[in-house]
Amino acid sequence: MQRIIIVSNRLPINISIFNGQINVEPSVGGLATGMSSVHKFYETVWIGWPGLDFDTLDFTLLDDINRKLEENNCIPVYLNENEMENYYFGFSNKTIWPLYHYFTQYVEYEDVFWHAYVDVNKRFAEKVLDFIKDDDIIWVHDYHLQLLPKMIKDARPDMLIGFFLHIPFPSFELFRSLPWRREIIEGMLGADLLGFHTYDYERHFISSVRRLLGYDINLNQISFENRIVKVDSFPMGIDYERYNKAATKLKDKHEKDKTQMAKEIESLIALIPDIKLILSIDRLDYTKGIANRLRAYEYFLEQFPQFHKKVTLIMLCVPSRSNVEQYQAMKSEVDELVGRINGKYASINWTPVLYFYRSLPFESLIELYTYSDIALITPIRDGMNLVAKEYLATRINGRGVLILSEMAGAAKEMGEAITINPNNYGEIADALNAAILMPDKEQEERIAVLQNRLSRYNIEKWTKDFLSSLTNTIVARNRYATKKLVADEELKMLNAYSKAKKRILFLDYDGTLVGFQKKPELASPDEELYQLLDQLAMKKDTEVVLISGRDKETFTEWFAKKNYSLITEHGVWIKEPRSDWDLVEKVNNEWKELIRPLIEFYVDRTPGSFVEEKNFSLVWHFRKCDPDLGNLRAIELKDELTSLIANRNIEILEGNKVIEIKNSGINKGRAASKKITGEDYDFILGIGDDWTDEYLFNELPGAAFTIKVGMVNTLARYNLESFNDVRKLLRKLTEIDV
Ligand code: GDG
Repeated sequence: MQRIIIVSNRLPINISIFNGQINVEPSVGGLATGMSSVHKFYETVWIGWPGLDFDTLDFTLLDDINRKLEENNCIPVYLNENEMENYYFGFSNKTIWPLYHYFTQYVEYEDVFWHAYVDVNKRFAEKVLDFIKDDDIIWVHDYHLQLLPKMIKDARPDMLIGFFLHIPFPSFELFRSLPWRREIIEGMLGADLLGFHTYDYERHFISSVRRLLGYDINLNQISFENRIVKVDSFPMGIDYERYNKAATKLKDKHEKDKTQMAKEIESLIALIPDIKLILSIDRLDYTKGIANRLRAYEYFLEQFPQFHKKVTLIMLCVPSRSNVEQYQAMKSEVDELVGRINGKYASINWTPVLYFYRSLPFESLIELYTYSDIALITPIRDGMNLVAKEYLATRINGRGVLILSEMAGAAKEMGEAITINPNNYGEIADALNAAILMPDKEQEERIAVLQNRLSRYNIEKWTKDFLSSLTNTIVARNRYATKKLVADEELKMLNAYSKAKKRILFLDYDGTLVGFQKKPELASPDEELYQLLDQLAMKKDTEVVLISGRDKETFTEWFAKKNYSLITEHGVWIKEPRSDWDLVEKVNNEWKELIRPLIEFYVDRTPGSFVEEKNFSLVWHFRKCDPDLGNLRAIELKDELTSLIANRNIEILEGNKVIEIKNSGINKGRAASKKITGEDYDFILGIGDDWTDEYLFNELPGAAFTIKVGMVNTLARYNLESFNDVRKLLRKLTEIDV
């Protein structure tokens, strides 16, 4: 059985030392709760920080601590106070956390935080690399370890690595402000699969990759350093059975077995039988909208006095990051608001807000969930929010109402909840009113749908989905690996070249022999390229054909005196050495008058784009545009063109950031095919990088060697990564004595 190595900042258990005694407790928080269940289903090992300061650790206890960790399949990465300060409280929680949750006013950019973050990620990488076996699957979690996937991949490219982000990924407009944005993105791209809770976060990530790094992205697959990285959304589920069963068990409990908490809640209900209990549970965090919730609740009490003494808000806030300044300020604000509301509305036997600032054991958590009529969950931003899901799982009588912020990832899959904008107090007050008055039947209908979904897409299903998607990336990896022009295949090609009696090489130009430039005119041939091509063309019985979408004027300027054949405009013109240009096909140009105004209209609307007029085609270039806008406009333009060209003898070609409109039936494949018809070439090579070269690959005979530049799907037999690799290959051909 394959082992799954879970790597996260915190281990699922927290170790503390008190009076020389080692205490082991489960860690609180969404990641720990959710992934602990995974830890049960699979053969897993968990690598992370056990919650101890290594500087002040009593080393005589180290063996015992390590043994306890081992019993729980945990491997420790020990951190000292300085690392905690700068990596955890610093970069993770004062830079990334507020930025990714859109709290830009709290973001701090400090070099010292960043360096600690890099160092601690390295420490994790070393631990992982020390520990893993060849067959392991590595699953890295969350924003503390965004550099880790690449660090592992660089050392062990063979390992399968997944990464899941538990918090939102912000829009590019926010993410771009991060000084280390490039390193973070590249770090994450070390994984084979990147998972997010929602499609929105996935979309934001992809847009940042495209805009910052300019990588080509095919739907949700990113080509990065000779690998395909898949990006997908997996809305995290919960261990539904565990919560549902715990609630059932509680209901069946005998009076004498009930906890103090349960008894106290029951006596509150006995005192006010028609009371509605409203529950909220969160870590005390500014993203959770706790102060907003209290203000909205206060507004509700003001607007709906008929519910005084009929509702109580039970608010559990678990202490979190309490040495970060904003958390301390928020704690004071919450204390003050609770005091204000209770001071204003409480009576001898009614407390509007019951506020707990501590962590409770699982059993008490279930009691709170089970007795509550309404869950009020109002984060300003939240990656997912598992509390909402846990509340629903405990509704064993089928009743209860969930009021959920639309800013929580969970809202995307919970259309049956009452969703609110957490900044709109009026809306929250109305939602509370609606929840209190909601008939049982309606509650049951909504809960049934929600429970059905949650019980199906539970944590086990979530994990399986993620892991099977991760293992599937191997299929893609192998496909590319087998198509890559590896040494053996290259040797076969060189042999065939050397033995052949008559050779022809079809070489595309841009992206194949030279790299892309911002302006096409800058991509002129360099000295090394001229030499390479000259040497090839000098060989006996060897023809070099440059076959391109470029216009014939440019190629005349660059290559007219050379000893190679030139085919331009995708196969409209041909020029043999020492001859003039000739038309490959008879074509007419009347359609241009119809199409040109439309393309010009798109140039006006899309900054950075331009139109290029060739003799027999019109080309709209959008390489320099904002990538999202460019792609969007390209779709629109294609759409409009398609209806405009209907029944005309013209076609649309999509190249690398270009759309070209030209007479149909003219393409590189057809031109190449005309060139070789009737001749007895026994070595044919075709190399190209974009969509228009697929025509060439398609038309060349099966025995031809065809190579696509770029690790993407193709009709060609092989892939090479870049134009540099093409040059290396051509250099090898020049070295063969023929
Ligand atoms: C992050 C993302 C995302 C709470 N109090 C106690 C306690 N809890 C447990 C709850 C729940 C978990 O903690 C909280 O999970 P959330 O999802 O609500 O929030 P975060 O901790 O912020 O988690 C979040 C999550 O990761 C998973 O990807 O959903 O958006 O921010 O399970 O039950 N558990 C115990 N005592 C408590 O007092 N035992």
